Amino acid sequence: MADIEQVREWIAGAAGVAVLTGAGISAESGVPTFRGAGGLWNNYKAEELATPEAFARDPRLVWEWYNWRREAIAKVLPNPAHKALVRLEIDKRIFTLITQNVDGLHDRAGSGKILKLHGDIWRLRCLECGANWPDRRAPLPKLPPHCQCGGVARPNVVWFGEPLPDGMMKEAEHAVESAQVFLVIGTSANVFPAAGLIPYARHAGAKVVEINTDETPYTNLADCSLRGPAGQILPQLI
Ligand code: BJW
Ligand code: ZN
Repeated sequence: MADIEQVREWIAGAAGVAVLTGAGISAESGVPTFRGAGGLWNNYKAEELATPEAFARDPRLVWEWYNWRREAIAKVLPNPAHKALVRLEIDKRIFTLITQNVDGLHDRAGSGKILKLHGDIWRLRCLECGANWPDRRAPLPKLPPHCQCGGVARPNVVWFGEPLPDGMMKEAEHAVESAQVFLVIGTSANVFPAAGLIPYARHAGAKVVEINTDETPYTNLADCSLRGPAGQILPQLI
C-alpha cells in the first residue's frame, strides 16, 4: 500500500483531480457526522427524519431537527481540510469538488464550483410551486417556513428515496473520468449513488486515495488509504 509521500507525488503529477467529501471532513469543525460514534443518527432515526414520508407526516418535527442543525453549523468554521481543497482547486487545471455535505462549509472556505449531490441546508424549496431560495437565518423563526405563494417549504436537501439534482451524477462521473487522482475524504461510503463513484473512479483508471479515521467498505479497493483526521492529513498532501 502506498504511503503519504507517494500520494503527494500522485497529486503533484496529476493534471486532473476529483474529490468526494462526506461528513467526516466537517467533523473537526464540530459538525456531527451521521454514522459512528457521536453520529447524528445514534440519537435520531434516519427513517423518521430524512425521508419525504417523515416530512409529509410531521413537517414541524423534521424542521426542528434541521433548525437545530442549522444553528449548530452556523456557529462553526471551515477547518484546514476544507482550506487545503481550495488551494488544490487553484493549483489544478482540471478539478472538481463533489460533496455529499449540505453544511456549506466548502463554500465558506472559498471553494468555487461544488457539485452538491445531496443539496444545501441553507436553501429552502416550496412544495407547491417548486421555488428554491437561500435563507441563512438560524434558527428560522417560524416552523414550518412558507413560500411567498403560501405553500409549505422544505429544506432543499436530498432525502432517502429521492433522486439527486438533475444531471449532477453524470457531471460527477464525467469529472471522475477526467481525473488521474480521486480523493475520497471522510465518507462512510454507505449511501448510493454517491458511493458508487469510488469503484467508478477505479475502473476509469484514477488512483483512488481514501482519507478517513476508520476503514470503509472501499478501503481495500483504494490504491492508498490514509488513516487519520482529514484536517491533519490534507495539509500534508497539498
Ligand atoms: C472522518 C473524520 C475526520 C469522521 N477525518 N474522516 C444501491 C444499493 C443500496 C441502496 C441504494 C442503492 N442506490 C440507492 C439506494 C437507496 C439509498 C441508499 O443509499 N441507501 C443506503 C443507506 C443503503 N439512496 C438514496 O435513496 C438516494 N437516492 C436515490 O438513490 O434515488 C434513486 C431515485 C431515482 C429516481 C427517482 C427516485 C429515486 C438518496 C440518498 C440521500 C442521502 N441523504 C442524506 C441526508 C441529506 C440531508 C441531510 O443532511 O439531512 O445525506 S443521508 C446522509 O448520508 C447524508 C450524507 O450526505 C450521506 C452520507 O453520509 P457520509 O457523508 O458518508 O457520513 P457518515 O456519517 O456516514 O460517515 C462519516 C465518515 O467520516 C466515517 O467514515 C468516519 O470514519 C469519517 N470521519 N471524522 C476523516 N476527522
Ligand atoms: Zn411556492
